[in-house]
Amino acid sequence: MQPVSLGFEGIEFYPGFLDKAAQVMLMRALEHGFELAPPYRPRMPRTGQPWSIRQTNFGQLGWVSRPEGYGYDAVNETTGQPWPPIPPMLVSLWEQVSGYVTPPECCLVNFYEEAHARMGLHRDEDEAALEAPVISISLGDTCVFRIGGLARRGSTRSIRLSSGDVLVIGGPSRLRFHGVDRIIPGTSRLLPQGGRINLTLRRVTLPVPDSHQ
Ligand code: MD3
Ligand code: FE
Repeated sequence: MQPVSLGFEGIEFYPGFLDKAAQVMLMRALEHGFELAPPYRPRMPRTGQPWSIRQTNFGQLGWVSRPEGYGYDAVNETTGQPWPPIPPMLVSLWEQVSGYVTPPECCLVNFYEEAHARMGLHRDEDEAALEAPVISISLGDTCVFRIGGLARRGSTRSIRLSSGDVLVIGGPSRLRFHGVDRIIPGTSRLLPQGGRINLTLRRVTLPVPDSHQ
């Protein structure tokens, strides 16, 4: 499948990368993981304000919002257990589209359930492996996604992301500001209760260099 250019160097858009059958298979794999790592409502660092979305993770490292700040943790503080493994389907999707040598370490899951659920403009900058792309997979209702520049101020562009769409963000676009303005209710029947799930596959740590001795 050939990606569509959105006019940003380093961003590749694959509309409908996952067909309906693949989306249903993926949901089943995710639901197994949600039993081991139930989605929880994170709180903002310092203020403790609850987010409008729920989150969970799969993989060796999970992205977490703690009182002292954002970061990655191998243990799920809400269960005291490691995060469940990344479903094999997602590891193979990473192999197909990332162009990166090593597998993803984190699959962050964002649940946009309520009508007002959104994600403010931010950058993904907690990963040491900034040379690796971030891969986003959308499931369920369509969202209005906003992508901006490398500074918070400046022009932005709106894109709709629908169920099955895959976005690869790397190269000079890896640190662009981005966010989710709103979910458009009733645009998909994949999730019985409605709403949207976004998965982001990330490489967090730098590969250990080979030692030649
Ligand atoms: C553009 N999630 O979890 S994914 C996040 O739809 C996050 O839930 C959004 O932003 C969501 O951090 C958007 C698409 C995405 C991810 C990373 C990016 C777009 C990006 C990094 C740079 C530029
Ligand atoms: Fe992000």
